[in-house]
Amino acid sequence: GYFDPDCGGKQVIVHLFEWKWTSIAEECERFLSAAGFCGVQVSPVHEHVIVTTDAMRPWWERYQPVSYKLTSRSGTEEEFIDMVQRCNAVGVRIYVDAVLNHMAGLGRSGIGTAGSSFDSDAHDFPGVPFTVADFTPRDMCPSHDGNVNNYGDPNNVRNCYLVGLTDLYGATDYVRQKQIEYLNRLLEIGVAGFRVDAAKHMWPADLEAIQGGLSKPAFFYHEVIDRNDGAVKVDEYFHLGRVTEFRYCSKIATGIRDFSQLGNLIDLGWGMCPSDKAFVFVDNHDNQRGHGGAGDVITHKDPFLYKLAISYMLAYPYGFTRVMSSYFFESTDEGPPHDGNYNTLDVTINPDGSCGNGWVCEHRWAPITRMVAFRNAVAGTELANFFLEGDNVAFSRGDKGFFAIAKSGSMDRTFQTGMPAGTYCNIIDGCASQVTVNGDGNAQIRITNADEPILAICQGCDG
Ligand code: QV4
Ligand code: CA
Repeated sequence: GYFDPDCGGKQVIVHLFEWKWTSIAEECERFLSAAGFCGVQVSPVHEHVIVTTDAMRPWWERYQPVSYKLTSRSGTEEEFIDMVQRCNAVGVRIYVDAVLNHMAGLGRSGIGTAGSSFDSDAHDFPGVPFTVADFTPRDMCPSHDGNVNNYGDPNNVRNCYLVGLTDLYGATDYVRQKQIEYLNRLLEIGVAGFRVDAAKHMWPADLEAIQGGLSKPAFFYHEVIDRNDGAVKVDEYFHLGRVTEFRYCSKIATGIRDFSQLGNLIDLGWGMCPSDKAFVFVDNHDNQRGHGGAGDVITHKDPFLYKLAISYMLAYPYGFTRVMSSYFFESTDEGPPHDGNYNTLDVTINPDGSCGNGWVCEHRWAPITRMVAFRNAVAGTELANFFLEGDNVAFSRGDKGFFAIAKSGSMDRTFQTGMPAGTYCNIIDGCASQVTVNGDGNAQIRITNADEPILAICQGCDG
């Protein structure tokens, strides 16, 4: 079954992309719990291919399963279990990136990260085991070369090989059973839910059968890139959980680059899915590096705009939110920071709270961390007092919070905050500035920090 994350009212998941299990356990304890994060999306935990041919240990190895054994680039099964237990112990949940649509790509064979042999061309994965009978019969794929090449035809999208990845025949009881076993093992360890990779390429009926076999409810969000550009719509997955709303990435980028476009969000007139079905983010691990073709998004590479975009997303009452946490990279295939022999480096923490060893740790940037607390504090409230003029935007959230951005770097004007009288910290600058709300809810709002021209006040989020 599916249920919305029971995160005790917490509202934000962080994707600790390519982090080792030992580093995630430490981050739960030293940072994520106190910051009020709902949970962590981790990289795929299953055994995967080791790529040294078309690229040198690229990050995308993990999207080519060899088996459902729990030894991967991020660590051993024991380390994974330890991480889940330590994060759960401090109220931070773990969401696994489940790759169920396929196994490794054609043309690949050898040994996976848990030591299992495999041969994709022979459709032979003894580590599960899967054999040729467990892969989508080739005559069910209408494309000339067997690969997905026509997003206008649902049969092509679901029954062909996505970039040559061997496509599992999810209609069979055996494949479904092996995947139910895999997810139930993870639930038993303490995992709270799943991102379903390439869900767009899976038949909803197959997903429904898998979810129906689970030992307990879990939070599901399905990766379905729908930009009104194909036959497969996010709506087909609404009964299976939330869906990634990729149109949000493009719209928030457009709106933050040109505030006059932000007004459209008010009526959600952007043709996006309903808020209670939307799983939203500013960027993700694919589109921050030009994969998945999901448009020109704002990433950590443009810190000024990125802080505005993430803050706005976290302030605005739409969707369930995820923030990306990246590593610095040059080439699109480049894997995580490593020791020279492709052993992923620990995440080190500098005295100022930033991360070392090549990790970006956007989730630790002050505006982003503090807006997580804002989103938790205002959860369930409506937006009101929407103001948009030139490069200034502001709105209130019930009587719990008020948010403003002055993209030019300065603002000094009176707003109706909707909040009770009192003096509130601007949480963005750590209370270096305060706001006094009058008995009628009005307040003089002043923004002077050109680098982070964001103001957020809220009841119960002063940390
Ligand atoms: C190559 C050729 C193919 C050939 C194949 C034969 O390009 O034509 O048939 O070899 O094996 C890697 C390589 C790719 C290679 C493929 C299979 O980049 O060149 O094909 O492996 O060997 C990630 C990366 C892909 C990577 C894949 C598997 O983005 O580049 O492919 O992992 O390692 C669509 C989908 C959406 C998807 C998005 C990327 O609708 O679901 O494309 N997003 C998810 C994940 C994404 C992941 C996958 C799906 C696949 O977010 O990270 O792709 O699991 O929009
Ligand atoms: Ca498929």
